[in-house]
Amino acid sequence: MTQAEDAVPPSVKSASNRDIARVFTDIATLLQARGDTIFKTRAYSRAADTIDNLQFELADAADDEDRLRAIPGFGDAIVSKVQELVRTGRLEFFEKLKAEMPAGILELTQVPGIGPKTAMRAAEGLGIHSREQLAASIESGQFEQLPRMGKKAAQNILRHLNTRMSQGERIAIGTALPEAERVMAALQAACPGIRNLTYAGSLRRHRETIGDVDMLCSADDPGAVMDAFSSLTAVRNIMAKGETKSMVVLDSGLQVDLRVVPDAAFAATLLYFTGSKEHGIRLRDRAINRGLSLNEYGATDTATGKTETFTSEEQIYQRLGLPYIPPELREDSGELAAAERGELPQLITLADVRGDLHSHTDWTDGRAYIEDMANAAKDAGFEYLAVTDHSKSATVANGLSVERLAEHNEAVRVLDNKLDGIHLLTGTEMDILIDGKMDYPDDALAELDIVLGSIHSYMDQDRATMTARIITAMQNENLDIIAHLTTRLIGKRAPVELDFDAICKAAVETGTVLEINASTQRLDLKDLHIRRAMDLGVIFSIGTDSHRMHQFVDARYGVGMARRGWCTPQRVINTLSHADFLRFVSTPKSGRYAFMDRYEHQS
Ligand code: DGT
Ligand code: CA
Ligand code: CA
Ligand code: ZN
Repeated sequence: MTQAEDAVPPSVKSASNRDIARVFTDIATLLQARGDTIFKTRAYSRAADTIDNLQFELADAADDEDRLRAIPGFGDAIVSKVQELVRTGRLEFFEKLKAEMPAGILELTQVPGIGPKTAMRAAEGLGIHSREQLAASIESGQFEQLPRMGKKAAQNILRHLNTRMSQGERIAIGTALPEAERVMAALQAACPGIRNLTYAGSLRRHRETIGDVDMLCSADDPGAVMDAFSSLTAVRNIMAKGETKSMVVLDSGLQVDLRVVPDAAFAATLLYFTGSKEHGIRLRDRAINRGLSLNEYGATDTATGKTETFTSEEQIYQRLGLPYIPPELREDSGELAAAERGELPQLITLADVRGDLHSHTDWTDGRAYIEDMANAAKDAGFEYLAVTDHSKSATVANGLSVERLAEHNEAVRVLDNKLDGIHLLTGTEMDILIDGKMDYPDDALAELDIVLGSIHSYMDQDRATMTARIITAMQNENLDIIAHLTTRLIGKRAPVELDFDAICKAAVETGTVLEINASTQRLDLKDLHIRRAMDLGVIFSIGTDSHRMHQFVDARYGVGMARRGWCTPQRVINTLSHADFLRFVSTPKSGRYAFMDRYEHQS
């Protein structure tokens, strides 16, 4: 047996609930790979799940055995392991287990399509211990020879691997944006004299993944800002520290640059570092044609050598004869030409989104009561919320039988009557079956205010089959919205293969809405899809897919994607008021695109 480095750290650094849950999940995986009974492995995976949802930190309760034992599923074995993890930061049992297993099992099981047994066979039989070796083995045709594998399954695994590798070290925006906000809050608190503190770069443009975060501010004492920045508690490494510019790496691995500039240079520097590089190059070409040289202080007249400064990005665009171009459009994909013609879209904003049309509760795989989710949605600023728990075929998500769906509807209606300040809609996120059929009978679907249809199974169908499956589903009068169309998970699971234009055309023909799923791991549709679908006349919904109360704020990521896709509020159905939304869903599908079209021309 070999023992090499895994991608997973050998021990937890500080035992947070998340760390402990992760160790238990890994134990379950390793035991399964070893061939232990499901009875034994399940105790660990259940404990991990329970810990993930605890309302308190285990580290605070480690000395209180009674409290630990009161947690469901916590017997002697789990309690003592939790205590050891909290007290020492590592777990002897886990270290021994890893040492006796082939290397790479935990890394390999992160790849969709590779279970613990397959990982074990790959490691022992083929000497595969890493993603790179796995990819090479698939490419050589060796991997598909494994029992119960085959060429098609192997090729699908390769697609997922490539998705992961093409992301490289880039960090998902759902991780980077909250981190950047915490850094800014901590820096502002440590250094109250800071002015104009903001982030620029790909984060300000709302790209789905972020290479590094580029921050910018102005201040009278740059040295003090540099000191405060490099002393933040979240900082792991200081890569560079200068008089007006520093670069650090946070505990999470995110790299953050900070520049301090004089107030007069702020707008021009912000424009420069917001990018994209290609957009910046176009702007500078345009400036040159006007006898100006754009730089980080402002614009220098090439004839006189005099530099004018600006107080806002708007002023700079104006000086170049253009209207303001929002950061999300600055990708050199036609925005300058559109600006020139006065045809920039009026982009949707977070404030335009009045309802959330995708959420889950503890009736299926969500983590909170309907009432708590409803109040959380209200607190997040929504006027209405569709409660769309899973349908019966989604067995891993505890999908509702037809009978339970009826009870669910009743519970939603009762709460809708009881609660003030938020309207509830009955709904489902229904599995689209293998052949495009519905997972509930039509009469059950007709009862609901809103029906989302999702691909959750048979994601490896070929392009023609998958496209036909989704179009068949869209032809059902009761299916209102296709949720997270491509099923991709950012950096983890490749999108399904489908003919996107054909889907868009069918959406328009059948009156079906396409969701912009705002969940941080999905962002599906993504920007390029939205832009294409805008051109093809599609209408959209934005759904947070919240499973927990704090996830409603994720709507902003969906809005970011929508803006990058040049999307206007008039094309998004949940910008409608609650009353108009009810009118929309009570309109037959064949009239819904016309309904939104009227709305577009009214506003
Ligand atoms: P990232 O970090 O890979 O997610 O993407 P960005 O866009 O944040 O790129 P980054 O961090 O390399 O640089 C930040 C911005 O600085 C970039 O969007 C535009 C500007 N910039 C960087 N290098 C150049 C350059 O060589 N020419 C021009 N015109 N602008 C640049
Ligand atoms: Ca950057
Ligand atoms: Ca940078
Ligand atoms: Zn789903």
